[in-house]
Amino acid sequence: MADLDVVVVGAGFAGIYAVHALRSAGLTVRAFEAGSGIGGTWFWNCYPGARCDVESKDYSYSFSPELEQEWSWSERYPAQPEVLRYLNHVADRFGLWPDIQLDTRVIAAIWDGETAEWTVRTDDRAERTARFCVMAAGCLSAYQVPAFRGLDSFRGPWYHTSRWPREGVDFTGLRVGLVGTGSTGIQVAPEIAEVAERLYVFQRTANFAVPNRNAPVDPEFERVFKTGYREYREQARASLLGVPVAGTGRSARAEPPDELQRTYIERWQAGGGMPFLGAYTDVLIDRAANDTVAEFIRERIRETVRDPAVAELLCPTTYPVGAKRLCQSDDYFAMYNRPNVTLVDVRSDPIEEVTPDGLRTADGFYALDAIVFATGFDAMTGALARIDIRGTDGLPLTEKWAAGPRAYLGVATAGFPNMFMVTGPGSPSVLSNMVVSIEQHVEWITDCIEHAVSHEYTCVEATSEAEKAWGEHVIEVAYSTLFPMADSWYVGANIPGKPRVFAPYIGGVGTYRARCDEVALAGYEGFVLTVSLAEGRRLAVSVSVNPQAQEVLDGRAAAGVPPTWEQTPEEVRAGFAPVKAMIGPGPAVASVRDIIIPGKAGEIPARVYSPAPDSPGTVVYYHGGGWVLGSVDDWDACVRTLAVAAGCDVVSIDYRLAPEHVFPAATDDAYDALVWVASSLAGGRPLVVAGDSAGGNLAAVSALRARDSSGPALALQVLIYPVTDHDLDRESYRQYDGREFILNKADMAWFWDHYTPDPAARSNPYASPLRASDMSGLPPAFVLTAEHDPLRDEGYAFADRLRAARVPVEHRHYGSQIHGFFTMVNVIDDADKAAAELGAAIRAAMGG
Ligand code: N01
Repeated sequence: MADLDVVVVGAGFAGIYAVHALRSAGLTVRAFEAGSGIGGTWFWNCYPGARCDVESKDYSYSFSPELEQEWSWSERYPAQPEVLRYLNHVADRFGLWPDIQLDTRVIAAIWDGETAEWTVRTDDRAERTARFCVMAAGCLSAYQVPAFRGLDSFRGPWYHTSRWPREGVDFTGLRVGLVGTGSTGIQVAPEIAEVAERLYVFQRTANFAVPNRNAPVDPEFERVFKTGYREYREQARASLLGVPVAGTGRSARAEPPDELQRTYIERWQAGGGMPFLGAYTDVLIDRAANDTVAEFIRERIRETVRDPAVAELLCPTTYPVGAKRLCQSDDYFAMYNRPNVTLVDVRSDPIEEVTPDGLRTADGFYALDAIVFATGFDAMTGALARIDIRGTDGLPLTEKWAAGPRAYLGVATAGFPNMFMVTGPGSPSVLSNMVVSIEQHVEWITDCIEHAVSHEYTCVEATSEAEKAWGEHVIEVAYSTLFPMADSWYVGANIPGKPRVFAPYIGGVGTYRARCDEVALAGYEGFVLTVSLAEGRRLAVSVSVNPQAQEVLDGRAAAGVPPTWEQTPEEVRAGFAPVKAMIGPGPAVASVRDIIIPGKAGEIPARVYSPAPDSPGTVVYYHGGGWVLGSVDDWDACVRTLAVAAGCDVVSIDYRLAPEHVFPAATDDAYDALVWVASSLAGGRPLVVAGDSAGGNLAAVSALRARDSSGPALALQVLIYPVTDHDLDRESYRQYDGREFILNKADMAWFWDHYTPDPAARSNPYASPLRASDMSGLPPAFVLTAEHDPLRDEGYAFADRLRAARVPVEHRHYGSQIHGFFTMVNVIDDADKAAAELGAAIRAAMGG
């Protein structure tokens, strides 16, 4: 058994959220972070002036509405120390520290196909095995210093902005050389110019920059904005860049010049880069349209910089605006009006070498006391290339990617099973608001791992075909835009010898998300999911209890709820009131009406939930409660949730309870009600039976009786942790014998005693449907099981028997859940998730 379910590499925005999400899914996780603090890019890039160019209200996690409401940003664009404080707050708030190991660099990750595990080596000489590896190492973390001749001989200090000394650097009175004028150079330059005796800026390529208009956040704006935060986040998720940008919706080429100017001036005054690029529909796809923005920015540079020759040098002319990251600064261009700043054009006068005293270009020499390199990163692939990653048959990732990165959806790569990348090459990543893209990836990866674990797949691997098709799509979309026209780090042009491949996906955050969702919904299309363990053996995955479920268990313990088997049926029934109060109401349903069904033994009360007119079919639902407790009222919240999720009529049945009415009273009512609904309510449309726990038993038995009698025909049987057999000598009973997990072995014995006091009756297949001699001809089944549930293994056994009889079965196992979770709709998020999954299966069975 692996040491861990998941190893996460890196603890920046991506790694931090990955730890939280995976842990919440009940998996054991450890993140390794090379830095001595969390934050990734925001930890390392602590140079003066470091500030995010996405607004703080956008550049923040959305997964927790409470976090979103309670955290306040001080500035419109957050400075590096504030982002770092925020991330530390997140780690504190969600208790993530125990699962993050700092000062530890992952140096190798080796896949073992025999055990289906990754061996992860770290620079503290330790080794851990894990079933899954999530690479959250960052798109811009492998910094690069150009290989200038003589750098070693330089007598003064030199720095790369991405490894800035944490104690800061004092440039007062020094002659400083700054190489690089990308987003970083533009931010750090004015800060150095402020204190240095002289600043030489060595510019190879001039860069476009627009103002930030940074300002403190107005508390009243914040208050009002936060009332619509959830809706705003939804817009961000569906947007092109991960930030809702109001564009004009028109073409720049078709716009009258006056109108064009008015739009650009407005946006220039408002600040921010995305509003510029999103102003017109054709700015990023049509060179003439793009030129209108480019010329507007060049005019502002000429207006700002007093020396016309310097201004001209600062005007970018070699690539379309936006094709390299559009920089943002409120003071960069004006800095060149200072007497202590000199711009050196190293395009026409290239840097030849560093000497002990300064920097020599082809035509001149610059005496320097310190050098700052703001020379960027081996982006997108550099961080992974620096780890010895080996997949199937020992294939190194660097070898597979020798001609450029290939990844399906940017999230997985063929030949590297169970390895996922957060914002990998081929995903929107750096062309979007990173936090939105990170959350989407982490959530998708977590769902995929949960799916694999719950379905007992040992390996999840992207196919070469899917990867190839996706790669072609990424390139096709990129070449329909102006992006490939720049020598940018997006194509790897900044690293000598790096293959030129356009790495990020420019099709848009919303479009990309929709594609990922489709892939998952289709059972992870484009991935091969394999089981390589011997049949019948369950995976040895250590699964902890879902935190919300744990809270329920803790609440019961604190309230001193006695075990069921120690109580009388009346006490158990009365004890359900606080549970019902805890769960609260279900969602609104368009029409809810109580009816009476004429049963053979008397009237059967029932409730019909109709979420919409023209229901595509009808679900007959049987509540749980061990045949002893429970009612339509008690189960109202979860049945409403299911009705809404399925989008069809659901009829919830108040069958007779034991011990007043012993077997077969409940199953007789259940079947009578089904027959009546078929003939009087369903109107010839598809019919489904469903139920949880003892209700799952009644659903399975009703399906058996319908097959054995003359119907009705059923489209699906939905069995939610069903009771299928009276044999209590199963592993899951042994596991929960005497342990308080909502239901334990003694409780279940107590329920059987009340329902079938005659032990011989328990082997009747209409009490223990697992004992039916023949399972063929039964309707397709959706079986749901929970890990921490004595009924778990009989659910598995029932699914296996159905499958063996060639009945189509979808089995969904909730790896960290407890018995009864499906009913706890306002308390345990998985209840809604399960209802959504069951709803989708029901709709599909009804032909939707
Ligand atoms: O790196 P860059 P960066 N000789 O690669 C020059 C994000 N970011 O750290 O353009 C001389 O963009 C190079 O010249 P050229 C953001 O996504 C965000 O600035 O290759 N010069 C260029 O001028 C950004 O895009 C924020 O001709 C050399 C510079 O170094 C990404 O990080 C802040 C050279 C490198 O620019 C990277 O930005 C900072 C050489 N041998 C960063 N080699 C915000 O959120 C390289 N250069 C605001």
